[in-house]
Amino acid sequence: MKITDIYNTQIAVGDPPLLNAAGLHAPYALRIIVEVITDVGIIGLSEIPGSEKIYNSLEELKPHLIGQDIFQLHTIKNLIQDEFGKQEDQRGVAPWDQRLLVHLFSAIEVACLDCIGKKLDRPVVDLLGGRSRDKVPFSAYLFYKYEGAGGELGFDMDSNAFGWLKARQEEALSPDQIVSQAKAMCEEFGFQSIKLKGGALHPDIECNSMLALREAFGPDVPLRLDPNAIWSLETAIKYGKKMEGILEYYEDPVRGQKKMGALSKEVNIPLATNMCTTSFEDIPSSIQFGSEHIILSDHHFWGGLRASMELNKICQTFGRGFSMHSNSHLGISMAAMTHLGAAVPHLDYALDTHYPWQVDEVIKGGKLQIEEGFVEVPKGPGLGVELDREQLQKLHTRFLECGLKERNDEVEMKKVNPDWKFDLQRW
Ligand code: GKR
Ligand code: MG
Repeated sequence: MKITDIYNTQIAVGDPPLLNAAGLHAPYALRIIVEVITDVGIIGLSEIPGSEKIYNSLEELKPHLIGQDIFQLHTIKNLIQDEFGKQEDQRGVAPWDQRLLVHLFSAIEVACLDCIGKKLDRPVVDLLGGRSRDKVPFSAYLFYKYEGAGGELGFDMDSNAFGWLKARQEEALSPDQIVSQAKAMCEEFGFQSIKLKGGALHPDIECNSMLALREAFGPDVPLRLDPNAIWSLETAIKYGKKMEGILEYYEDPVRGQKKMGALSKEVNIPLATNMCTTSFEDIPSSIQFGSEHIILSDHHFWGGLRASMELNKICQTFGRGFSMHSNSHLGISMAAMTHLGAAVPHLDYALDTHYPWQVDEVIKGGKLQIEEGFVEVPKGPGLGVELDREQLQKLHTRFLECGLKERNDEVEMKKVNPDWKFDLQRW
């Protein structure tokens, strides 16, 4: 089975005005849908974060990958490495990862695995070694936010919405509003653990929000807070001590492995990261500094599904817990995350997902269902999802019209507050 073509489609997905340490989400999150076309008529899908650099690189890759055997994933990876491996490739300081190579590996590998699964009539989870579980636990992911639905409505609300669709539009800037958001999200999706994106408001408010969530949900619902590395060590110790016994894990309160290692000696809460240990090259120093207890994988950033399986084994070897990080995404990514979550032998925590915040979809049949906080492995070969071409076209047209080319939360925040700036450390 050989690659005959690759189609890369940039899309813009409606996203509400969510706040984080780096600023504000734009009305649209950018994604790229990749289709790998084969000589036997099978098409493999994947979805990755959108940026001009990733899109242009995927386009440049095409002639190098056409003619390659889909099963030869090492050869394909080497070709990508040869083409783009020599460029400077930094994760960056923002909450999300901006490396190129890992995105390219992931985009092509996931689509190839989808083809292989379709060819063999087996789900992707079986290509990763088979199921360790049939359904995968996900966590509620709360955000401080301004009022607004995002997308075409921006900061306005759709007055006909109800339930979660209404709640996702409402302002959340206080502990009480965060509790209301959590209740609405958990009622709709049945999540059994809760994460709050921090680093956006004063730590007093964020810490009080965690205490209010504990009060509202009781001790059986695990809670996590993620300030995206923007707090000083002193602040993280001070508020960490107040949240001991409350948090299941404390995600990237401070920046870098050394500070995380220092914090872990002072505060009795497991530390998790998707910011300080983000590649295989970071593992030796992670062990040296004791920088985290839990690594949050993400197949988009760790170079694909098989690389994430390797990470899972490394986590087991070094006594690290394993869970999963997320960004704004649609159903193809959700399907891939679910296959991976079902395959990993070592899974201690419910996975992150932004999925409830996005109402758009590119897969046939609409959004994958989250029930009681779990997602079942999609049925059918490969990823088990099919592209809805009408939706793809609609979201692509929207991409062309919306004018956004890169994610830049600082720029979006400046539109609301011109004096705002993204500091590497605040509070
Ligand atoms: O969507 O604002 C966001 C998040 O802050 C995201 O960009 C992060 O990468 O969810 C992520 C995290 O856990 O740090
Ligand atoms: Mg995080």
